[in-house]
Amino acid sequence: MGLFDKIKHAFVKDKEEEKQTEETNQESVEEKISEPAENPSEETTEQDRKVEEHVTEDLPVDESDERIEETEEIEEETAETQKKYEKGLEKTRKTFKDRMNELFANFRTVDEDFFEEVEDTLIGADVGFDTSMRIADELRQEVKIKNAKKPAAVQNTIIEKLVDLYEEEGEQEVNDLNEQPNGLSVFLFVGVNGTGKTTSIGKLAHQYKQEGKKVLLAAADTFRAGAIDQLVQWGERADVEVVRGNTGSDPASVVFDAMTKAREEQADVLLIDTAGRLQNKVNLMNELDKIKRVIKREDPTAPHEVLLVVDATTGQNAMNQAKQFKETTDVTGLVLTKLDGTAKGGIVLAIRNELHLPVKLVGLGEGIDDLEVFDPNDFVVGLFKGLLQEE
Ligand SMILES: Nc1nc2c(ncn2[C@@H]2O[C@H](COP(=O)(O)OP(=O)(O)OP(=O)(O)O)[C@@H](O)[C@H]2O)c(=O)[nH]1
Ligand SMILES: [Mg+2]
Repeated sequence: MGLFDKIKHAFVKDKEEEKQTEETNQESVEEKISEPAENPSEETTEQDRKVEEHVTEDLPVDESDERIEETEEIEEETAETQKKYEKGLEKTRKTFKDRMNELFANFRTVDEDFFEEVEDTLIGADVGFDTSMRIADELRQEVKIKNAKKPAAVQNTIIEKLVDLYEEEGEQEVNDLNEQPNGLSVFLFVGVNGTGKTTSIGKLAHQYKQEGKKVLLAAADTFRAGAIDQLVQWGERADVEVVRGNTGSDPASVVFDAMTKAREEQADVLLIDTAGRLQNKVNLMNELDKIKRVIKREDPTAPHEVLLVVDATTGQNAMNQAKQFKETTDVTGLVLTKLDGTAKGGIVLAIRNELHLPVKLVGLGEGIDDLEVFDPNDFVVGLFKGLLQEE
């Protein structure tokens, strides 16, 4: 099933459920009262309920108690992750919806003015300039072919085009982290100041530690005063060891020490923090090269990921940083931070369509648990499902 069909399917199902809920509202209220309250949270929303229903739906009916318990755990976890995503994407979704509503509020006829408004709307939704132009062009063709004139049909076609393009551009994309199951995985974190490198390392270290892995951190940001302490604090929080030098010392030598220690102690994961380097500062780029050379000398297959950390709230700026880093160093993936509370989540589409860099992790808050492995399709389904219209 194509991605757009999935979204449509989810949309139709939601509508059916809505109708059903209306019909059996009274009934279900009575049932709820007699059920033991498993999740007494007052925040349980309609959406949570749907997520839970969705998860249980695929399961065979005759399961043993043990399996059911297990499923319930997974169910809770999935619902929890989904909730975080839903919440993180709230503003982006709302912005998309508002912009679409605005576009169609002034809608009279599908003429050239309208297509230009579509372009502006999409650019404003941070999906990227090229993407916006391409979608508007395809829409022009499609409207001609289908002779679509009704706003609902045109809106659905815009979503369909966006999703199709996103799916097409992501065909070769690998969103999983390149973990080495039988040896050390070395991940190098790069990016400009304040994007969230140190925080993301702390969160990821915590996750691996929870999985029972031996994790080491390398404080190779020796440039900024306080940077080492900040990583050490994260090390304490995640309960993992930090290899460090002094402020001003050669970051490559810290990395060398860390590689040696990781080998001696048979660590599973080494996460390397680097200075918030400005991409136009040649000396800092050289420093990064030197770090890579040191890593390669110890393990020619490493680093297994060079993760560029970008701040989603900066929109187009994040795109520009990614473009420049990609030109000067072999970035393997992105960590998109601060997706919580930003309306610029549309940037995920721009990143895929225009940069061809896979987003591997997303930051959804400042807490230690607020980092998620990125599922690009869930993201897009979550973003667009609510925008489809009944034709
Ligand atoms: N809301 C939110 N805040 C985040 C997220 N990730 C990081 N931050 C915050 O962003 C700020 C900067 O994070 P750092 O991890 O210090 O960034 P950095 O890239 O290491 O910065 P430098 O070391 O200066 O280069 C901190 O206040 C973090 O708490 C996120 O996903 N969501
Ligand atoms: Mg830092």
